[in-house]
Amino acid sequence: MAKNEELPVPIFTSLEPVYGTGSQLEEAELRFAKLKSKFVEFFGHAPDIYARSPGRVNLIGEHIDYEGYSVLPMAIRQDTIVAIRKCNESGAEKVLKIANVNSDKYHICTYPADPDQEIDLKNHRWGHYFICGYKGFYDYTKSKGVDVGETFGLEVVVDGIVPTGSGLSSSAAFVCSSTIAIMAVFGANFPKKELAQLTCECERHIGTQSGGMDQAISVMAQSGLAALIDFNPIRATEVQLPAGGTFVIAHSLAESQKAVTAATNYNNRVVECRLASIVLGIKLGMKPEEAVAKIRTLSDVEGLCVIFAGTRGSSDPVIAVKELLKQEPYSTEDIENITNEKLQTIFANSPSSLDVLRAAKHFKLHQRAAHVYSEAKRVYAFKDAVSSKSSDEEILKMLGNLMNESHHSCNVYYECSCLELEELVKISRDNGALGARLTGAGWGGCAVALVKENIVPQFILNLKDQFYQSRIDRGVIDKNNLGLYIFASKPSSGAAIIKF
Ligand code: NG1
Ligand code: MG
Repeated sequence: MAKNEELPVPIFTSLEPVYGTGSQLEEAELRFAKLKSKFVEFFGHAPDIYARSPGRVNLIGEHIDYEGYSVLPMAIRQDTIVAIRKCNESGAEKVLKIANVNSDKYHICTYPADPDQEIDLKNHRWGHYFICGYKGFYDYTKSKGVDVGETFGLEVVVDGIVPTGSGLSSSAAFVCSSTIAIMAVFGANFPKKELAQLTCECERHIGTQSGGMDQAISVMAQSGLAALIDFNPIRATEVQLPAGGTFVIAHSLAESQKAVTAATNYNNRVVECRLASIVLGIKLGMKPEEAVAKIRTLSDVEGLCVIFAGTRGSSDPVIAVKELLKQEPYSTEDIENITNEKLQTIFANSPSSLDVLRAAKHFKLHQRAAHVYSEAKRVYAFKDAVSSKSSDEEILKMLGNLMNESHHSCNVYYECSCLELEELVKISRDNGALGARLTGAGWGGCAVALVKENIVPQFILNLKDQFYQSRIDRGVIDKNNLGLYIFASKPSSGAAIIKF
């Protein structure tokens, strides 16, 4: 049997295979009916086809996908649905019209039907994410030598229910569902692992140097299972979580707008990791020119770090970080003295990295590298714990401890937490979570807590009292919407095409 990742995106003619039965199916039926009627309202006819792709929660492995290390996320039930119709009647305008069911918040965007258009990053518009998928589809077919013929206009309506700015990957859900909808309207279908790769590359058009975890799990997830995602090449291994534990996702209510803060937060860390890996490479004996030319990520120099650790009787790459990278932040000059090259030159081909250099005062190479190497090990420890012979109870404890260690490292070494997340994580642990950590990029967004199944309802009530009530009183959120901000989640299924 072909492996899941080799298969194309499944095409269904009804909603049950995606949404199951019961209240979730009812909710989906209502959403699809509303989406269709909105489509008719906007464009005067029904869509040809729909594509959906889910958000995700990362259980462990934060900020290491872009360094080449495996991560362990699961898809959540919340997804983005894209309804699409191709306008290839003669005389039809060659325009991409992108509307949203939430038309008060997301106004209709139009773009030319031109795959070579530049995305205007200085003026962020929600429709840009669709254009990422549009460009990505054409880039991919071109790279495969496939001629998809003349361009034509597209009519699109989007319905997304993954909370935005929350670390649950609303962006990847949108980019993946857009790309798959475009692919489907062209009558094409690619293997999931190719789609995972191409959607990761296309989301980079938005200006974040994203790693690939979100798109991979959104495309490849299987219902009931988390996944260990490896990169280069992308591969997903099923992870069956132990019985008796539930992941509860809770929003810190601090919104993290990654597309807007990239230069100081997300992309800054990508740049710091690159610099850390180059400096480590040089300290471990590479010629500066060679290190600058060849080293991209910390995983590229792990082998050298491990050899170094060997001379100290260990196999832990963190030993090399501790001995070879100083704890004090590096100035630009400090680094240029080691690399014999201007940082501006090293990053000359990456405009978003040049933005980082302009915004950065210094670079914390020791701390970032220590996080990445230790977090990479925790992912495997998590996977090993899940498949160990211990009792479910013991396994859940081990997973919780690893999640707590991961959070500590994110907060102290990677500095991607924030006050609200710290408060939420502490309250979660005080109320019996076996482990709790920020999830996704951080700097706001959600925390994920591992909670014994039998205390989940009480846990949620306690968080309501201790974290959300004061925010409800201050009018930050409406008490009737609490379910959007804190919920338990089972692993959901990945992307699908729906054609009624
Ligand atoms: P969020 O911001 O949660 O979608 C981002 C990256 C991931 C990964 C995590 C941190 C994108 C699309 N996603 O996730 O690839 O690096 O941060 O682990 O940039
Ligand atoms: Mg995102």
